[in-house]
This record gives sequence, structure tokens and C-alpha cells, in this order.
Amino acid sequence: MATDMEKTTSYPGAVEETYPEVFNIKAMPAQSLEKKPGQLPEDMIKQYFEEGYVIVDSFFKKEELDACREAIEVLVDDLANMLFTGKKIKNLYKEYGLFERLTHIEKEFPGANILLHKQGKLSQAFRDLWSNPRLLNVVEQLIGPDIMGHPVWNLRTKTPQNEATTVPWHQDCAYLDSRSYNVLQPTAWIPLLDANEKNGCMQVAKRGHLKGKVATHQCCWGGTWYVQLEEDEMAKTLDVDVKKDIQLCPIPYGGMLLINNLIPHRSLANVSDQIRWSLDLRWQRPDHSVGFYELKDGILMRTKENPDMKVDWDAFDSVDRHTAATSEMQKDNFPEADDPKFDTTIQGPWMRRWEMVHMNRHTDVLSDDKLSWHKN
Ligand SMILES: O=C(O)CCC(=O)C(=O)O
Ligand SMILES: [Fe+2]
Repeated sequence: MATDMEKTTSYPGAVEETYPEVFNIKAMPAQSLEKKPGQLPEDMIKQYFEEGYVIVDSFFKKEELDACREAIEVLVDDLANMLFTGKKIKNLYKEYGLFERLTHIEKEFPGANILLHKQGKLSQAFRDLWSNPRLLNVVEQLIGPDIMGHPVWNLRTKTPQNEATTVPWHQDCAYLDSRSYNVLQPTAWIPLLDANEKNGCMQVAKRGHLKGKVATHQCCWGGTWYVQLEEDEMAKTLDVDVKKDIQLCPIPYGGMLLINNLIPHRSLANVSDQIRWSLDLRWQRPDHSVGFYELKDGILMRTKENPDMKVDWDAFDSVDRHTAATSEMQKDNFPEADDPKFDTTIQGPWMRRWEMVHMNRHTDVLSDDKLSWHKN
């Protein structure tokens, strides 16, 4: 029998099972000799499975990403108008361009960037990018011909020196329920300008996915809603050598970073004076759970039998994942925000999967019940 000293506290996110073969080179689909448009050389696909990431320096056509830039300009304009009409800001800052305007809005209404991050509708340009046939051809090299978009996609609104968009070390599975722990869910991280060390590009811990295990995370990091993975834990559980294995991933405009969902990664602080906009989009095979707590399903994009299918975007967009996550987590009797449109907090079920080492304005609305794993 375990003595009190030997008892360890366990959290729902922590599981002992490991699934290396779901994520390592054994999971690489057979590569056909004849390449479809956009497909990458086999050594790059191999690198994805062996190292957990691969940088594709040049992939998109200029007009594909320029369309996303224009869509973001519209989103920022809509946000400015909403804040102005709601008397939260006194100036629309129309004279500033895509890489500065939100920073000025943010100064007058701190958290404006979070409102934009939370808005869950896909602009047409984002839909086109996510289901871009050349991009899906690459995804096919990673997971095979049956492809579903994962419900967690993000527009990163990384204004300069902003804690809320400086994402600490994590494995993406740590945000999902345990059904995702044995599902390969590749992410394409796509910057909308040259992303580099100064403006807060990504870093990965090479080969940290090879154990096939989700390490112990904690919640929440600083004043944010993010889970965090300590470097010591990364070294201990995932065999990462934090001196040698941390890889900076600068990505030029037009390129992308492909990451494995078990690779530890983070984004650096943006110490430039421009906003580091990026999109992260995920996919997986449709015959596995997306692991998103039944809050929102994936979106089918392609099957072997029907590679050119029509994607049902409206059905996907009809569920707002942030609203679903928040209503699941808030105290029943918590006073509703004055106007939910201006609520700059984020909550989600990942907050009850890990030890809550730090509470902040995002976690204050959680019911005790939702934090009661220790009573189980
Ligand atoms: O863009 C960032 O700052 C973080 C991105 C990230 O964690 C992801 O794409 O999974
Ligand atoms: Fe991530």
C-alpha cells in the first residue's frame, strides 16, 4: 500500500500511456514517386517525422497570402468600429496599416487583440488557405488521403511586447482531451510577414515528440489562459536536451512551419514594432476523435474517393468554439460580463486538466466544481 509520502497527485491530463508509433517515422505514409502539385521532397517529410518539425521556406503564392492580409485588415476595421461604437475607444486609427493599427487600438483598449483572437469566423481567404489543394497535397503526405480540418485554428494577433500572445512551451495535445493523445494532428504555422527572432517567431524542441507522450503541463502561465511546460519536465519526460535541441524557426513570408502535435514549442516575445500576424491550421484523419471535449467537430476537406469535395464551411462556422468552451467552464452564477462582446478573458476545459498553479483574471470565473479533480 502506498504511504502518504508516496502518493502522487495526478491530473486528468497526465496519462502514462505512450504512442511513439503514431508520431514517429513509422507513421509516415508510403510516399508516391509521382508528386502532386505542391508536394514536398521525401527528405522533408522524413524530417517532419524524425525531428517533429520541418521548415518550408517558400510555398504559398503571393496572392494567396496577400488575400489573408486583406482579410485581417477588414477584421481589424470591424473591431475598431465595434470598440468605437461601444465607446471603448475614441479614435479609429484608420491612418495606420496592418502591422500597426491594432497596436494603437490595444493601447486605448487593452485586450483588443484578445477580442480578435477570439473571433471565430473564418474569412473567405482563411477558408481558401486552409483547404488550398496544394497545401492539402502536403497534408496528404503526412496523414494520407482522408483529411479533416481540426476545430482548433487560430489567428495570432501578436502585437509588440504583449504577454497575451507570447505562448509558453507546450505540446498542442495538452489543450485537448486524452483522446487526441494517440492521433497525429499536423499543424501548419503560417506567418503573414517574415517571422524572425525579433518579432517572436516559433521555437521547437527537436525530437521531443519521439516519446509519444504528453508531459505534465500546468495552468495558467502569467496573466494568460495558456498551459505551460517547464523546461525541466521537458528534459525529464521527453528527453529534450534544452541546450542542444531548441531550434529557432524563422519563417519568411510565403513559407510555413509544419509541426507535429507532440513537439514542444513556444513563441518568443515580439520585441519589434510591427504586429507578427500568423495563422495556425491543423488537420487529422477523420476516423479519429479530434479530442475537443465534444464542443466542436472537425471539418471534412478531402477523402480518398472524393478528393475535390465541397467543404461545408457554414456548418463548421455555426459553432463558436470560444463561446462553447466558456459556457462549459464559467460558474453558473457568475455575473455575465457587462457586454460579452467586450470580454477579453478566455476559458476552456484544458484549465481543469492540469495543476492550477496560477490563477488570474481568465481563471477567476471558473467554478470550483470545474477545478475539483482532486476530489475525484
Ligand atoms: O503563434 C504562436 O505564437 C503560437 C502558435 C502555436 O502554439 C501553435 O501554432 O500551435
Ligand atoms: Fe501550439
